[in-house]
Amino acid sequence: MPITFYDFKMAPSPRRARIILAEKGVPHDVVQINMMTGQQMGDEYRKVNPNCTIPALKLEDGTVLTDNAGIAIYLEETYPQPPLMGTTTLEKAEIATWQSKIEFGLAISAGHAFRNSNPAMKDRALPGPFNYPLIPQLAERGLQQIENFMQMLEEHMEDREFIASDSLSIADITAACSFDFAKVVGKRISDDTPNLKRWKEGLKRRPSFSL
Ligand SMILES: N[C@@H](CCC(=O)N[C@@H](CS)C(=O)NCC(=O)O)C(=O)O
Repeated sequence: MPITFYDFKMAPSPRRARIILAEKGVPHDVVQINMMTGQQMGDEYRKVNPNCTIPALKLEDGTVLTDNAGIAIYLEETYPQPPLMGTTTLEKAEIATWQSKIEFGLAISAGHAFRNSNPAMKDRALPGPFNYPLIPQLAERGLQQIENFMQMLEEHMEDREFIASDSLSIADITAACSFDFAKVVGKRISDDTPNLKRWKEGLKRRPSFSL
């Protein structure tokens, strides 16, 4: 039985795992969990992932990995080619550093900006099994964080093709998925950030980014 990937095409977090699966050519089944109808909160999916978040990856032995961090490590170790988390100690450290910066400075900020400003997210300020009220100031702060992160990354990307190493890594994947998601709160890579634009256009040519 192949591994099963629990996905939702429109959401940024499962897209990160989807790109890794595609880049590594990992055979897998896909189950779409429709977040628009709240399927992630339903009894059936809770049996797979009690944390009610997507992505999840069910392995051949029935083990379920319920977070991008664990899914990335599992796929990297099981399918080492092409490496997406570095091969030397220094590369691994650089990629982990950038991955963390991107999670905190961009991915979480974009999530705050979207969830805390959208009436459709009422009481769903955070993903997961518990309800939390929206805090509009967090949306404002999220927008500022995205802006600041963009400027910082723009400078970093001068003369670079990829964020953290000489080839594609999970840092590029997380950043690209987060930037695409940030469009929903009006933050777009534009001609004002030419280095980011060049980097993003390069990624767009990879089939895995169009899945
Ligand atoms: N830490 C998790 C976060 C996953 C996450 O937040 N996924 C969102 C979709 S982008 C989700 O499941 N949301 C469910 C909800 O909003 O109820 C990971 O990166 O794997």
